[in-house]
Amino acid sequence: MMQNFFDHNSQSELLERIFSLSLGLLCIADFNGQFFKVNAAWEKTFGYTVNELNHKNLTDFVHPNDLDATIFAIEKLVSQNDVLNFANRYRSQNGLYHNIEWEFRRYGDFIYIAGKDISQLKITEVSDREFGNKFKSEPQPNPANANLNNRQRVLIVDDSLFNTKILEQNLNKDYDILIANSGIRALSIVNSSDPPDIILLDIIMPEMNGYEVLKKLHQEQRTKDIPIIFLTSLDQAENEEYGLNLGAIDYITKPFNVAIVKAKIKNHLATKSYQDTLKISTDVDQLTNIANRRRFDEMLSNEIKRAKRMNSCLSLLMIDIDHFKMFNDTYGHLEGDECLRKVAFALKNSLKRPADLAARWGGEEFTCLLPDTDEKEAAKIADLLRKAIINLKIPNEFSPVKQFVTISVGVATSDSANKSTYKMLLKHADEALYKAKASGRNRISA
Ligand code: GH3
Ligand code: MG
Repeated sequence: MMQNFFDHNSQSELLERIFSLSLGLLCIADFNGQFFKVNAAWEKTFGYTVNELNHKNLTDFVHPNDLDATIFAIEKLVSQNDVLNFANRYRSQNGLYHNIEWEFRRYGDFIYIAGKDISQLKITEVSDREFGNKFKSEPQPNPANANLNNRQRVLIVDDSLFNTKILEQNLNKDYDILIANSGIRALSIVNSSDPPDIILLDIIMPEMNGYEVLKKLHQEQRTKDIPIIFLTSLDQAENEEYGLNLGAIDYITKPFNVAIVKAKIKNHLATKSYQDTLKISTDVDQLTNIANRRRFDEMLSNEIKRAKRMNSCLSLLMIDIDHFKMFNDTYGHLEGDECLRKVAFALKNSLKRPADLAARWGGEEFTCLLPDTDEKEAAKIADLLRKAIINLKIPNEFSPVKQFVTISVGVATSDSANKSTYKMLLKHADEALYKAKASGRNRISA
């Protein structure tokens, strides 16, 4: 059947039919952007007749501010990609601009183009219903994103190539730029070990919209304070109100003025920097520079709630340096302080997952919070920490246990069936630590 159909229809006839059927914008152009063929939707959308577009170039109608990025997109398609999706503003015959989403495909010597007018897109079209359950498995953190300098980091989330390119070009002198072309990719970057300082977030994106991305980020303790600026073509007041009520720090509509975007980012990052400094002084232990008891308490109650919500395990280690009084008596308090710093540093560095937390509980006691970790895994980590401290080889020559500084560790785990409270977990960890001490020190106990 199929064979017969093709036999009786030449390829050009078939093309004519497809072109006349389509509701969306279709076009074939050469690699220079010269129109070769357009369908009737061009007249319907922009008011140009097929004849008017003869001998014209695809780029003749692009908004001047989007032209560079459009030409860049075409060049990229011709030189590297087979398919490219992007958006720009396109001028109609009455002089008004439409926001168009394009898909460009390269076949042979031509570019096959499909376009969709998204100027009228309303909030309802990107509702939660549409995107709600798409995000199931969170991508693993990417250590390659670790920040190696002190520059603040800006994450640009937009599926439109021209937006990301323009923003990147204008911001990369002052900041480190990360780019995500989807909401899911953005979450993966933010969940890396070193999250960005600010996020510029588009709203209309495939698979997961910007509102949904913001909600996910605000649910997590680690990411809830990252300032988010919506940068979107949704220019209705109700969209802006909705975005700001969700917790975005600012709302900028496209087309945007680059200088204003830069100024806003600068101001928001200055505030972020100040808040980070304040946070460090309230959350960090002055002697050891790791999290303090206040921070630990806050994280523990958050993680208990999260474990219940997600039905996951949560482990807690209570750690105490063995015979530390002896250490102070032998080497003096200043050496004692130095020892506490080294132990704290080693504990913190031995924890590998971004969500793990090492904190100084007080005196020579430390604690580690291990989300999504069962009792067996927690015991393994506890033993790894114990070995890490011995490997520091800090002399404690009169210690009855070993000639080096050692620790004892108590392990407590709350599993999903056992709905532990804050107090129960701490009590269990304390009792386990006592057992480890009583059975000879330099060991772990659960
Ligand atoms: P155990 O193995 O039973 O834990 O014995 P220990 O000697 O470590 O325990 P003890 O509670 O008897 O002594 C703890 C010591 O830790 C006493 C205290 O002076 C010292 N310490 C607590 N905080 C600090 C600190 O900030 N700096 C210094 N240098 N020492 C501290
Ligand atoms: Mg001790």
